[in-house]
Amino acid sequence: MEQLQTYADLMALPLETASTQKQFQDVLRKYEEVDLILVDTAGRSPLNKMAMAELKAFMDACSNIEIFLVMGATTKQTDLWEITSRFGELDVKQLIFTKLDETMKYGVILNVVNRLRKSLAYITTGQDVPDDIEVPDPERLARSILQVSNSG
Ligand SMILES: Nc1nc2c(ncn2[C@@H]2O[C@H](COP(=O)(O)OP(=O)(O)OP(=O)(O)O)[C@@H](O)[C@H]2O)c(=O)[nH]1
Ligand SMILES: [Mg+2]
Repeated sequence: MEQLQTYADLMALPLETASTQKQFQDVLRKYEEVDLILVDTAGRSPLNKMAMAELKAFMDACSNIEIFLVMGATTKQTDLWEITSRFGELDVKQLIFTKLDETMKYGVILNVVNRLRKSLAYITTGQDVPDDIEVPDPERLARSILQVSNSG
């Protein structure tokens, strides 16, 4: 919360918290006139069934929401399959992969994108906010996955 408040202050944006579905709906109603509401959900283990059901209930309470599923590029392939199948209960619109700077092998990104048939909205490549987020360039990413140089 403190971290989010710091970013909200930097961007001069209001920040609200909601611990219950009722609070969430109240906040959505309060801001129904604005163009965009960014919702950061609390990190939850995909293996925790109760937490997943709660998250789904929160998301279902909101119409025309666009859900981004964020995964780390350093996560094991088997765990990514579990994550995508559990979070697949939600109507995921696009994907985000973080921590591309922490691995040399990007194959899991291709595997997940290919299996889910969802587009990759953003990748992140470090801890500097907001510099280390980018819209992926398909050709550059393909070269990284195949580990061929940009000139080759
Ligand atoms: N190196 C590197 N670190 C990252 C990247 N993205 C996020 N991190 C770091 O990972 C840590 C966790 O980031 P958070 O944004 O708190 O992750 P989260 O998934 O929202 O965590 P919870 O909300 O607790 O579930 C922080 O220290 C970030 O700086 C990235 O692309 N590269
Ligand atoms: Mg978080």
